[in-house]
Amino acid sequence: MKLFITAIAITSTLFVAQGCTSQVKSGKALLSDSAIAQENSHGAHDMGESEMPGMSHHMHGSLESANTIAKLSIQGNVTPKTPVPLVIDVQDKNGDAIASFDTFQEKLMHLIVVSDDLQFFNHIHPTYKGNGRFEIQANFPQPGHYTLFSDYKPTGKAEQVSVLKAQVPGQPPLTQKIDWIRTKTFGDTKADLAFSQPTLKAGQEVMLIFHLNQADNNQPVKDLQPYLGELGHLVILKQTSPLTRTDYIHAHAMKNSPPGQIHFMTSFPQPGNYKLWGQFNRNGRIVTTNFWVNVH
Ligand SMILES: [Cu+2]
Repeated sequence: MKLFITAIAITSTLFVAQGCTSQVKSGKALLSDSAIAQENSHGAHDMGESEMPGMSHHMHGSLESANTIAKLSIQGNVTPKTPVPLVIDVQDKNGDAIASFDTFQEKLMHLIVVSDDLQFFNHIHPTYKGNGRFEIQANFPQPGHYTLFSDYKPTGKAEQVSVLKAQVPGQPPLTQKIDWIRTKTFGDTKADLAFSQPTLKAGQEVMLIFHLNQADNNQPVKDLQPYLGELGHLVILKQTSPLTRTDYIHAHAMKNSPPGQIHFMTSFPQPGNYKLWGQFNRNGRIVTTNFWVNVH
């Protein structure tokens, strides 16, 4: 199947639409890039990073936005479930490469790839090749539309989230019914999601509590280790179309949680359905959990 591309790069500047360009490399038609500016990187991303005790606190709140654009190129043909090379070029608003990045959460770039129906999720770390260019192999398991949230930090500047789009032609899978189950088993891990409040309300801070038990004996897991410098990582996306920067929330684990539990503070900006992917490290194995929640 031919992967037809697209890449929409979204900067962190408000409402400035950039022009479109297209590129041809090595004789292969690649993509058209268009850059649509969107909101500042200090939107939803920083939710839950207030001055709560025990929270992982990041000092980027006062940093200047770098106003960068990320451009995605995908080259060649792709079959679903076969890794495809992605190239992401980070540029300033004049189109010049951003050459230098700060490590945060142990990586230079965090890339979240989701299918637009939120059935597929992947959290990967592109390799920095210099001169603003990142590369990684990614999977697009089914036909359909995909959104990629590229999270990076130009040196000395605020963390940025650029939104990229990709499309695999063909008939997308049927939409699955949302399951609202809050206890699920992922491999040998039984995960349970609880909240600090009886109902989730838009705009309200809430603690999300993951209990992780060993599936076979129901005892709290004892082999949790830091994952990318924290007790766990939580990505939250609002179910909507199209997915944009404001639908993406990256919550940070609180530093002190009881054994077998991981706590995250966050808030949901709007009412609606959200999907949560909590990722944890059990002695070197990454366990990815997922849950749907409804916010009033
Ligand atoms: Cu990451």
